[in-house]
Amino acid sequence: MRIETVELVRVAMPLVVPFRTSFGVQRSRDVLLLHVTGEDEGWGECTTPDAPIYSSEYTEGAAAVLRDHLVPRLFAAGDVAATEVGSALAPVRGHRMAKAALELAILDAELRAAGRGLAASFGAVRDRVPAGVSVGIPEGGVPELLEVVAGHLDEGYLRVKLKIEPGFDLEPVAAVRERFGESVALSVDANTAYRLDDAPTLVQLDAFELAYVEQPFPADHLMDHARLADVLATPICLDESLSSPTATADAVTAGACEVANLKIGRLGGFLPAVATHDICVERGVPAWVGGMLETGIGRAANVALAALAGVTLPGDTSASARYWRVDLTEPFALVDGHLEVPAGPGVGVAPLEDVLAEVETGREVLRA
Ligand code: SMG
Ligand code: MG
Repeated sequence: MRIETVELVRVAMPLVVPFRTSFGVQRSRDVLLLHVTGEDEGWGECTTPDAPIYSSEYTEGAAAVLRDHLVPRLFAAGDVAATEVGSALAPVRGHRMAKAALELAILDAELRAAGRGLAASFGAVRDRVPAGVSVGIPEGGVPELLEVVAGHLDEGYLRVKLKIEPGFDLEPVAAVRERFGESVALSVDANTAYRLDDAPTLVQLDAFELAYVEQPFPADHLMDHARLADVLATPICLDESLSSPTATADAVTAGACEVANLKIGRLGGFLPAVATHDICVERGVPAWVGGMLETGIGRAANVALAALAGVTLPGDTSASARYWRVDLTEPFALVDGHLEVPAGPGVGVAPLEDVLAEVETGREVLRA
């Protein structure tokens, strides 16, 4: 498809509740959306946070690299299919979330022009996906955590992931298990907050029958994850470390990754995320789809990915109401613990005009 314009659209979205992880607290998102026009139009969402705290990427950096490097390369490439976006942008190193947003917008436009849906185009095997919820570290400690988890279980979430950090780990996990019992699917996510020295603490998590422990060590501490896997019965899930399909295959080979968190932005696009999914299937690694507090645009793509056969665990693809008072698109609702996979053309959703008008804070138009 020949792209005529790429718009960098900025949107202010306050979260309904602050989200605290081991690396900081997030109260709102300054979302960068990409809107491409050509034969058809398409939308993509950049999953960068405001600050480079989850990885080196952040929203202002993504906007700069899109404006100065990625979009000019795309325009120079002329007619590009979504499957060619990756190679057109490959000379620019890194910036995977920015690349993913651009690829997603083009994929959306291309599929809309063809009248085809994203999930179906990539071989989706289900029309609804089981939803989990990621619970931040609450200011009110364990008592507040128990209330929040109780609320989410009442809503019907099928898996609860607790954020942990040194000093907030064994006690909250034990309290949640004790209060809600063995049957609740439970996991923890450390967002890189531990070091191999902490293994004696981490092995005590084995008492709680967790589905997995997510990313205990920094992204590049691959062999330490493998060393931990030798002493931890609970499977290790990697998130931050899995920056590409190749990195994922290598992490599996190293014995560092027993469960995989698939994220479209972190992996550099929907197509690399599908390739990573395929590796997980080949290698027998259970996979699930993570989240970056997306609006409905990014969520639609996450849910389409979660509809693939190799995604065998509930993900962080929660309903719109867990994040936003008003979502940017038709909201995703939790029905029997599941989200419906959008079936319309492209990603199947688009920003609602009136909502966008209300929350848009800026728009930069780039022309071919
Ligand atoms: O989208 O519900 C969501 C958030 C899920 O916990 C979540 N994401 O490490 O998996 C993760 C974190 C990263 C959030 S950084 C903004
Ligand atoms: Mg994570």
